[in-house]
Amino acid sequence: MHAGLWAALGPLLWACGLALQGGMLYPQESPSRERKELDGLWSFRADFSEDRRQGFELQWYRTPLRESGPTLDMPVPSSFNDVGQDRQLRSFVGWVWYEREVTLPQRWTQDLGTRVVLRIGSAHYHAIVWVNGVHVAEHEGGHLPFEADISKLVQSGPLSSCRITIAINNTLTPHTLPPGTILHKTDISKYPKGYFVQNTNFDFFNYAGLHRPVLLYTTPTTYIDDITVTTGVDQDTGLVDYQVSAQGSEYFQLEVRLLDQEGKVVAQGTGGRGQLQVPNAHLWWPYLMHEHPAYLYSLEVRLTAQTAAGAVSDFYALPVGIRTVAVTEHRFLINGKPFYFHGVNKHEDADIRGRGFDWPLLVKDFNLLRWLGANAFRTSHYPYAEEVMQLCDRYGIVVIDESPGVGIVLAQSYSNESLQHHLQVMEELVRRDKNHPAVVMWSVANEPASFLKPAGYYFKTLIAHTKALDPSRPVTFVTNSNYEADLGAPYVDVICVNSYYSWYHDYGHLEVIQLHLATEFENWYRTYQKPIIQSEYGAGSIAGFHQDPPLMFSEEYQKGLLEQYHLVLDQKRKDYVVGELIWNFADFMTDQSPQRVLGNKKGIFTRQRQPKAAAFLLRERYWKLANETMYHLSAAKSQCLENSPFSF
Ligand code: BDP
Repeated sequence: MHAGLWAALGPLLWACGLALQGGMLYPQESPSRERKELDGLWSFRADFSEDRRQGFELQWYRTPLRESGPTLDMPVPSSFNDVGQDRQLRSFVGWVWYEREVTLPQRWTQDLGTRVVLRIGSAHYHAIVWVNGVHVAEHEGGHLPFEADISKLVQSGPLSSCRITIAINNTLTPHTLPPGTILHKTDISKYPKGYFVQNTNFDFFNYAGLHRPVLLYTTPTTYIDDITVTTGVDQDTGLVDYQVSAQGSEYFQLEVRLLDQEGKVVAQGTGGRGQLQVPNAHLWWPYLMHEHPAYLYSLEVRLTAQTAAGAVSDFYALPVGIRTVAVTEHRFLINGKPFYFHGVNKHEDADIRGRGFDWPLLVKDFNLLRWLGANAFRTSHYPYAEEVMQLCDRYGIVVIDESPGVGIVLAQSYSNESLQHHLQVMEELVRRDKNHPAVVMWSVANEPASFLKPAGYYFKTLIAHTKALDPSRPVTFVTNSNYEADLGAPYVDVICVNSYYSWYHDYGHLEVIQLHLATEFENWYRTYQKPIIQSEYGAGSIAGFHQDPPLMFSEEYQKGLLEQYHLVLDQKRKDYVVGELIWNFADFMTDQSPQRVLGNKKGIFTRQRQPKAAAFLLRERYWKLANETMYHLSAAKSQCLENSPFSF
């Protein structure tokens, strides 16, 4: 948070029970830090007891899981749903238990100057963690990391190993994000005793488990806890404002150095906050906007402290991209130049692993994005893995970073309890992602019932809070409401609007799209005078289905629908439309329903990442848009040719 604002808002946030303690720097190795990944097979058991609480009653965390009953092998990271052959486990709702024994390096358990931290990248949704049977952490929210300092536990006895137990519950309530409800079917003439199902108002499968890496890492006991960087530009000089906080001692020195990609020190400073000035700075430009996109400096932070045990040093190197973001009445500016988002909406979703993090999948997706000529995506409908954000920084893929506020449609989900949780989630999201140059805007929600009366206060508060946390980025939420009824729209910086003309209405009638869309854009702009992003549009198609003239679900219909949208987007982008994000990058899994055929088929790639006809259409369009709109384009294109394994 900006220092001044923190001073002003901090006490207020504490009074509301908010404001997070400590930072959430991505664990990295450095001369003073080590990490140990706990990916691989964990022991697993779902608690099928009627109230799902047997694990707590019998204290499954007290002894190795295999001693309290049968266990399965479960890969981490992965969703647990699709790896097995058990129908009941696939749709399981309630507590599941994960466990892993870890052997620790001797130094970690014997050197009292070492701090050992357990970090869980994401556990969906509510997680409780024990180490050697002792409760160490609890966290709500399925898409953001949390940690526990376990030094005392692993350093207190003769053991050179520790047992990590994590209980995870995927039950959603009207106050979780996303919200959901449990429906008990009590008619025992039709349903077995105790039968219940989980209902949600979002269109993706509620995958659960340990979705992202779990790891242990060390720091010295006096350590760099958090770094916040914001950047600016003054003519040719890059401005890097930094703020560093430390924990473990009140007496420490901080030195910072900014290194360029050649390893040359271009600026340096001392103390917990300051401004570094970088003459002739290389700016961080999006992919296809500059001949050298995504330039990253490295901010090396060094802490030294005198402790009772002697001198201590800690090092952390943070990638820094120098860039500015601004919004005018009709433009979105990056480094003062108009930026047009031509990209996709994604999901973290794939065969077998569900929402589980997977490097090959990640690299494939980025290669597809670059092949497509996409310069942006939205993290629909929840924060993505930190490793994804890091690649966006490195490749220059611009991100609209979305919270898991999807499916907020019940009146109860606008209660104070829900709002407090949403505020907390935004704090966790900003804390995690604030230093990524790729992130250019926060999205607090997707398609909430923003016409309901409490939505005005809810979004006003949420957006103001997010701006106070991070005054350097615009804030939005994604709507599908009518422009007249939307009570949140007055508070956003950019209007992000989803529409599905000739798909969910006027089925089959591609001829109505142009008029509908042009009218809609005009209404939004006339009412709010803010730039507009077409944040979703699309049609389902089943790969290999062909019909001409086009019929719904054929590849031709999907293509034809996109073409109609493009005609209007091409008109309006001259005025105030600043972006278009296709729904969706790839086919993805949803709950079962008569509207879904093994999931949502609006991908331009299949779930296995093979292109449908629409992918080629978009590829042609995105490269054309890059040619027309991008800054220094000819140079950018030759750069892409050089750097890419593909020919464009
Ligand atoms: C939009 C939602 C998205 C859905 C999409 C669809 O934002 O999550 O998957 O509709 O129906 O309204 O395909």
